[in-house]
Amino acid sequence: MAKKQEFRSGFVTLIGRPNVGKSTLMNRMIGQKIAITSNKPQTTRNRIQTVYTDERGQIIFLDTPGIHKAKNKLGEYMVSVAERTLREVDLILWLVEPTTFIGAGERHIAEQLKNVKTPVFLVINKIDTVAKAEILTFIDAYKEIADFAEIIPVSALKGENTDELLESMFRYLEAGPQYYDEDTITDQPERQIVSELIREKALRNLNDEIPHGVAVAIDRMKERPGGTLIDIDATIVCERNSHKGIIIGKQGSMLKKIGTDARRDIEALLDCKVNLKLWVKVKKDWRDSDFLIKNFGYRS
Ligand code: GDP
Ligand code: K
Ligand code: MG
Repeated sequence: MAKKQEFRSGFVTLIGRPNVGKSTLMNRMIGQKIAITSNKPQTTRNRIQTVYTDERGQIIFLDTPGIHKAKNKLGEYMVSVAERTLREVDLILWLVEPTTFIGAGERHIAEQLKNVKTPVFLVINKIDTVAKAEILTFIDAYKEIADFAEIIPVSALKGENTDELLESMFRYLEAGPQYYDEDTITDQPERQIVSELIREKALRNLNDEIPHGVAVAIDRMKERPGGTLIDIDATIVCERNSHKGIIIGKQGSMLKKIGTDARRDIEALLDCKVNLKLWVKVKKDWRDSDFLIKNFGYRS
């Protein structure tokens, strides 16, 4: 009779340039929307942990902010979190775009990986956007700049080849404990996810220069007696008066759109009707204030 497979576990981090689909892949793996996604860089500010468990074992995913050059205190914070993570984990998934173009960002990551012993998977994402025959050329281009334990093309969005990726990850993880019970899917408090969902809708609806300066604070989150409705009051914080006007929009139309989009996702997350009220406040230069960064929940 075959020996029963040992339970495996470990920590896996996703790295790669902004917008390659790290958060999308993580959500796909755990089958729930926890990390917000958008087509804007620096969507992910915090280190988010999610947990995948099945009979093979348990994988704890760390969705790190990107490895890039810091421009302000928030940027410095994000870079330091990302670099420390590489050494601490059991496996690194490096996500790349399906292209033979290798830029300064990729070379920077390749340099960093030379100094860590953790095995690295090259995950070529978004293969739904290219012809299958092209994939080999991307693989060849990346083999030139780093050594990979495995090279796996996937589509995080469509779920193509993601089961195979999971299977390969379990092969690299060692026998280990179950860190979280099998129902746990994230370490993020509900309030944090709610605030991130609102920030996602702001990122998606607003034009390019504003979103970077946007943070969301949850002022109140309270269930009504009987558990039929949750009231949520939240404030979108921005850096300039002119931004405030844009976020509110003509007769409140933009804020209303952000609120409607966010409410839909929050209701799905909490599995309950939600009454969401949004406010907008200006706090100049919050991204350069240690105090405000901590206050918004970005901490290690
Ligand atoms: P991150 O910055 O690396 O976390 O990237 P996100 O997960 O936020 O994704 C950035 C954008 O790429 C979003 O608009 C996603 O919908 C899109 N995206 C992610 N994965 C795929 C994929 O496999 N195929 C396609 N076509 N788009 C994807
Ligand atoms: K993004
Ligand atoms: Mg992300």
